[in-house]
Amino acid sequence: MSFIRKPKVPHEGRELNALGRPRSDYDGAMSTLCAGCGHDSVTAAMTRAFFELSIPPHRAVKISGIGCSSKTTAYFLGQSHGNNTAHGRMPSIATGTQAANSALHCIGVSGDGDTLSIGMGQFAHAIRRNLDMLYVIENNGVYGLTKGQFSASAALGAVPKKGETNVQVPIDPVKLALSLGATFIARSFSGDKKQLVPLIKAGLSHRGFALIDVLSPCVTFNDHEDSTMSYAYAYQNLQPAADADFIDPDREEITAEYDEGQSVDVTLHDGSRIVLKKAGDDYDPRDRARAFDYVMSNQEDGRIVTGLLYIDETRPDMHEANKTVGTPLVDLPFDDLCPGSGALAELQDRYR
Ligand SMILES: Cc1ncc(C[n+]2csc(CCOP(=O)(O)OP(=O)(O)O)c2C)c(N)n1
Ligand code: SF4
Ligand SMILES: [Mg+2]
Repeated sequence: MSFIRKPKVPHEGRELNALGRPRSDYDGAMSTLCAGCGHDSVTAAMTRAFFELSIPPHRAVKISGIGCSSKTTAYFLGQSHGNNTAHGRMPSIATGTQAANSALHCIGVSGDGDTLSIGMGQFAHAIRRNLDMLYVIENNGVYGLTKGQFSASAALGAVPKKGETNVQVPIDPVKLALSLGATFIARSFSGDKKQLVPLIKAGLSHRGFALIDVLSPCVTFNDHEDSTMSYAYAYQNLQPAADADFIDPDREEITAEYDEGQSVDVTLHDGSRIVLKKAGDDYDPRDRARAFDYVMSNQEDGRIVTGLLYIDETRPDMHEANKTVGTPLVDLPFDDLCPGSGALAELQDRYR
């Protein structure tokens, strides 16, 4: 991990957002990842999305596990809150953070190893609770940080740069999230910033668990000719299903025209909108079974379906379901936080 900040070079005519802040206010530390690593492109997309949404950096909290991917949170939003936790434990720290302060934008960055092996149980329960967070998996099919062993997302028969062919079936985080009931599920590619930035913006504006599985090639251990997680493979086999345009009506004029029947318009809780341009007439990102079938059938033909694959804006998030107080705990007066032994005794009586 690096703590060296990027030098700020103010120049005339630089782009400012609605808060009057330059994009450099959303930068973090200098990356120490390998040159060309897909994860650095995700960092750039994240920086751009937060800048364009004009989120004050101190209103965001970044949480990660362990891996090259989990280092990403150090490289954007240097003025935000953050916690680089233990391997696979990001979701439980995110749950506690959200419980204590639902006013913060909670963003988790993890890897395929961090999420689909040691962190699998935590990932599943964050989805089940519909935790209000954006969860990004930087998926490269290997444990990059520990020198390129295959992870649980590696394809059956995947050939490593060195060593044995993979003989186990992969776990697909998108199909897993569809079956577990996640309310926002997208897949993208680190090399496609045009698709990734609006997806991040939409995920941040969605109330509930928003998953973006990003194919993010590891140039050092899994970008060779026979890899199914390489840049070349991605460019040849990506299949956009429903590209998302993110529209914030407070800040953006709607100029594009959308063909009826070819687009689906979803209004999010904060009033922003996602217009989904469908690849085919029969694709409906609000139909879970259809989404599963579409992802599965394309996968069988070797294609990686990308875009916003599924969304459900109707399910209550963790706070709504548990009827928690909306005020961050830090802003509650002491008497409300600690109502005394009488209130505790009354509560305990209810369980006797
Ligand atoms: C409890 C524990 N077990 C194992 C490790 C070793 N370890 C560090 S990172 C990692 C996997 C990282 O893979 P992934 O999440 O895919 O991230 P990538 O490096 O590929 O981006 C492992 C097994 C650890 N740090 N802690
Ligand atoms: S080892 Fe792979 S995942 Fe890690 S920084 Fe290098 S290219 Fe990226
Ligand atoms: Mg990995």
